[in-house]
Amino acid sequence: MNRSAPAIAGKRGVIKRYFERLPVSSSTPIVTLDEGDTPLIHSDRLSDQTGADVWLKYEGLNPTGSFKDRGMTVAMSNALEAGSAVALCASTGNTSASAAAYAARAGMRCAVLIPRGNVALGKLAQALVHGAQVLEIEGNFDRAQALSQEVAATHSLTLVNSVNPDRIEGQKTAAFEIVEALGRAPDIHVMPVGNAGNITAYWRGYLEAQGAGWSDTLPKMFGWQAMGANPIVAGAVVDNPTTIATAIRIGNPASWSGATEAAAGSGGAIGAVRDKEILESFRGLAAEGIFVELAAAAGVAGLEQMAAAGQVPKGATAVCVLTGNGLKDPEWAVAGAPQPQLVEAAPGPILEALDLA
Ligand code: AN7
Repeated sequence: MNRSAPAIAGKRGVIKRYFERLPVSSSTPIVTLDEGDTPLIHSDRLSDQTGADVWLKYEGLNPTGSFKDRGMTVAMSNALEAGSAVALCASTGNTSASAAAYAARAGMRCAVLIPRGNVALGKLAQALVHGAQVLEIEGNFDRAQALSQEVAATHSLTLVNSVNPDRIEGQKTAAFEIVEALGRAPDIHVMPVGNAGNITAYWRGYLEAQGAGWSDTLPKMFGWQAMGANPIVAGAVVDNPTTIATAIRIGNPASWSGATEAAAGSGGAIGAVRDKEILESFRGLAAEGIFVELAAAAGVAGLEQMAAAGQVPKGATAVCVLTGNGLKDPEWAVAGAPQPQLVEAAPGPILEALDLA
């Protein structure tokens, strides 16, 4: 029941929309790019395939192309209010893209620490174009994350990774939007898991939505890691995580316990999907008009795996979060698709190529 949803119509940006539920005050300077309010798109294809009523929360339509913007607006607004001079993050790419954009908006210095060779080009381009100082390490994301925490512990800069509680707070607003759109929480909530901040945030959001009386029910939470980067499923840190989905190539997630609490507390689970399954789900989404990055397809791959195993109740309402936009990483898309055909610049050859001659 959507009894007392806040009056948000016409309000842009998650801080304005959900001011009362976020750690900001009336004196906080709001650093925003009008993030949030992303579409919840029905998927006839996945509904037919799974027997559930499947909705896709397309977070790739946020200002920098990923869900990170929801948390970044809160983290950067508070950093600005606190007078912080530098924002720092470690990232597999999307956090750095978002941090760079919001820092530019705030007029703040931004530094990002990334694993060399494992960040999609579009994300790197974003960090660079917004003027962040990009530091690459010969090491993976987990090492970058540990280093950024070490540096932040002893120096006055603001860490804008999801260990910053503002990030989780901002990201929970996506669950509010889903509840508003459906009139209640879905039965099943499915999403990719990397550093595990986002699943922590969604679970908090659904709990708050229930507490506020916007939904009588809670969803079962299903988080999906990539098979070669599945520490939570394995129950142990993965020293050298591997997966083609570089965004979730993480072996020691910062919000590990948040993910296990979401899964256990909701009657859901954390599972793993193979790279091959991620690619198939990525192509399936593309075939219905939705271009995501590989990591974003991991949740859908998980839902498809559950359906194949008979674990999706018929008629259940399922929401899959599509966390990032495909334009960030066109390499895989181009690699697996038919190549462009060169045609002579005349009507005849064009019609011939189209089999319409
Ligand atoms: C598209 O940018 O960790 O489980 O440093 O970019 O909250 O980490 C990105 C993660 C899923 C996993 N989908 O979310 C980073 C970073 C996409 C992502 C995740 C990420 P979390």
